[in-house]
Formats: sequence, C-alpha cells, structure tokens
Amino acid sequence: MSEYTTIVTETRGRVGWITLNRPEALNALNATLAAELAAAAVAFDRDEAIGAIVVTGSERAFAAGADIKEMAGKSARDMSVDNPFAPLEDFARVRTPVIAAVAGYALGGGCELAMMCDIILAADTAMFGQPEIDLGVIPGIGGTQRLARAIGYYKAAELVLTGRRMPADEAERAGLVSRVVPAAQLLDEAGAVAERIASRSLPVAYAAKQALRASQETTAAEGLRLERTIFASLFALDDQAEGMSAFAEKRAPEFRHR
Ligand code: CO8
Repeated sequence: MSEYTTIVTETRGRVGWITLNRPEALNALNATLAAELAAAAVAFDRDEAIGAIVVTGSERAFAAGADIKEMAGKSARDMSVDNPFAPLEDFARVRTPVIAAVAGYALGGGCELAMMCDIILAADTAMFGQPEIDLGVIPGIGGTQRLARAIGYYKAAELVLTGRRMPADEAERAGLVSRVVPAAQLLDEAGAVAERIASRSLPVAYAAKQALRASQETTAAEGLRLERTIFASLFALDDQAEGMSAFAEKRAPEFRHR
C-alpha cells in the first residue's frame, strides 16, 4: 500500500490503521488525500481479515480542515460538479466500524471527517470546530447536519455561526466525543478499542453499525423497523448460536465469522 502519498496505512492484527500524513499543511484535506483516504478505507472494508479501522493524524493536528489553498481559486461548478471531496462519501459508507483517534486540531473538514467515523476518541489536546464562517463559506461535508445531531441544534449553531473552537473536555460533555484520554495514551487506547471490536463477529459488527447509522439518517419509526429486521436476521448466523451457547456453557465464544 506504499503507493499513497498523503496517508500511511498499516495492518496490525485485525485492525487497519490509516494515518493522515500532510504535516506541512496540518493534514488539510486536499483532493488527493480525500481520494487516498477513501481508497484505503474501502480496501480495508473489502478485506475480511480486517474487523475495525482506526483513522488518526499527528500530535498537532488530526486535520485542520479542507485545503484552503487548493480550494481558494475554485468555482461553484468546480465544487459541485467536480467535487474533490466526493470520494469521502465512500469513506463514510464503509461497513467496518471506524474509530477516529483525534489529537490537536480537528477543524472544518477535519471535524467533519471525525464525524464520519463511528467512535471519536480524543486526546486531551484535541480542539474541534467549524470555522468555515471565517472563510466566507459554511461546512460542506456534514458539519451542519452531523454536528447538530451529535450535540444538538443550539450548541452546533453557536459553533457554526461563530467559528469558535471547542476543546476536548467540552466536546466530550457535549456528546461529540466518545471518550477523552491523555494524549500519550491516545493511540494505545484507539488500538485497544479497535481490537476489541475486531475480536467479535464481523457480520454482527456490520449489522450493529448499519442499525446505528439508521438513527442518524432516518426517522425513529423507520430505524426501529430496520433494527428489528436486522436483529431477527442475525438468528440465521452461526455466530448467534455460538454466542448464546457459549454464554450457557460459561465459556468464551469462538465466532466463526469473527
Ligand atoms: N488548508 C491549507 N493549509 C493549511 C490549513 C488548511 N486548512 N491549515 C493549516 N494550513 C497550513 C498553514 O497555511 C501553514 O502552512 P505554511 O507554513 O506554508 O504557511 C501550516 O499549515 C501550519 O499552519 P499555521 O502556521 O497556521 O499553524 P498555527 O499553529 O499557527 O495555526 C490553525 C493552526 C489554527 C489550525 C490554523 O492553521 C488554521 O486556522 N487553519 C485553518 C483552519 C480552517 O479554517 N479550517 C477550515 C477549512 S474550510 C473546510 O474545511 C470546508 C470543508 C468543506 C468542503 C466541502 C466541499 C464540497
């Protein structure tokens, strides 16, 4: 996977790691990075040996937003028809659970990228925000929608309309962050969470993520119907029989589809 120029990928056990790697621009998302990130995530998603994905950046920045220098000269047509961030829709749709391990800045598109993931682990140095208003634009890859769902309309509106940055502890209280950990432990914690997820049944993890995503994208009534359908369908898997037998027999389950 060494063909990438803006990210570094690595497999550790059943976990796929993607590290954003544009230190000269605080990991700002340009068209190449968006395409490479999506390609790497989709490749891990297709690999049955991978049960979880971790996306991280550097100590200084998860990602400081979309690349302003690349965007500055674009036209409305460039941004809509040739949308350089279109590949991120593939990233947001992978079946495999994705953990964002965020240290430093997660601003604009960086905050939006974290919100495309399923779990956001933040170092105590993390700083979230949607500062697009200061550039004369608004968030464009989920910042008004996912942020408002995550932390509620009024808090999201304050951040989007003022561009104020929100530190990790406030982001955790607001519900944007799953958990805050000391910066030095961020990657170990992300690895531990990912390994724990990857040690369970893979199709069941896909099912859980699909049902969870419905809570963000559909009405509660539709989501409840989908959850019930998926729940019942899991009784067709060996892993349901194994998980429940193991409980009754007081032993650890050995999932065949791990
Ligand atoms: N784009 C390009 N380059 C960047 C970016 C960025 N977003 N952020 C930082 N850099 C570059 C700087 O220009 C600088 O480069 P150089 O050394 O060549 O001058 C280098 O990274 C280091 O940055 P600073 O010197 O500014 O570092 P500081 O520690 O002083 O400041 C900050 C760090 C606060 C993060 C500051 O760099 C900053 O404010 N960055 C911009 C943050 C921002 O506004 N992000 C939002 C961007 S817009 C967006 O994300 C919209 C997404 C929606 C797209 C929808 C498409 C359909």
